[in-house]
Amino acid sequence: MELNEVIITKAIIDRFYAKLKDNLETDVAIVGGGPSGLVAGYYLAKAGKKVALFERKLSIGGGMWGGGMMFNEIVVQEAAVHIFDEFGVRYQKYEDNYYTSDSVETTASLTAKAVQAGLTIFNCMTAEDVMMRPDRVIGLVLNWSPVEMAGLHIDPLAMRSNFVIDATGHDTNVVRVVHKKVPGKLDTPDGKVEGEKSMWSDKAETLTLDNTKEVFPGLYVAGMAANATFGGPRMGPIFGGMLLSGEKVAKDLLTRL
Ligand code: 48F
Repeated sequence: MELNEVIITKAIIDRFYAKLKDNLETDVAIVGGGPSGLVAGYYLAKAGKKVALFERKLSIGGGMWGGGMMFNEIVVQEAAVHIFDEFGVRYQKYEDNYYTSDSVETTASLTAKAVQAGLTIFNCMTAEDVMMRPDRVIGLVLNWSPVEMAGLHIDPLAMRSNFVIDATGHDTNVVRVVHKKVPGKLDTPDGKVEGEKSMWSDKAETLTLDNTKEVFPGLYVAGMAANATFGGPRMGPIFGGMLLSGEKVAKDLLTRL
């Protein structure tokens, strides 16, 4: 049978709009498709929750593709190796407590397994704002990233969610938006985004887990956004804390959903 371009076009449009409409109300909305967001999405979806992830860029994976300084290998500590096992990522022991994996395999595996577990990912979409009623985050305000990049004056659309996770990495974009709307009201030492401190891998990896929590009613932070929000140091090119943070935020949210 001859392939018909109009049917191909209709198939894309119909399937995409069904997916989008189906995700306008979710249990959890995750902003950012780096390691922490992907792992959180996987565990939540695996537990049967409705969860959508919005990623500003075309590619999912955040800062994981490039390993350290484009040497595309990932290092994790022993405490996070069970997450590699869960996702079927192959790894090698380097020496006591240090394990390595190929960053491309790791990123691709986290993405594929999360989607297959039921996470819906929307790429090229930016969470430019949150919805609040009035003292709780209840959803996201979304636009196409190319609209933002081109500076076009086009209104966004919105989705509602019981909980939002800011997994936007160093930028901690969702928390910053909330702080702009209600200055001083974040559940941090000074009520504001404390800002990330300089590199200290050991301290940062532990603090990432302590800092993975609700920072404002309805809004959790995970991954590097957790440390940036609460004033923890950056950890540099070790990814165990990111994976464990995703696992932790999913566990915590499952007790509330
Ligand atoms: O930065 P990123 O990988 O976040 P992460 O899960 O992991 C951090 C590590 O990669 C590394 C590190 C540990 O070694 O420090 O940096 O904390 O991924 C964050 C993603 O969020 C997207 C951004 O494009 C990136 O892919 N993002 C940021 N702001 C928005 C967003 C937004 N407003 N809307 C949608 N996506």
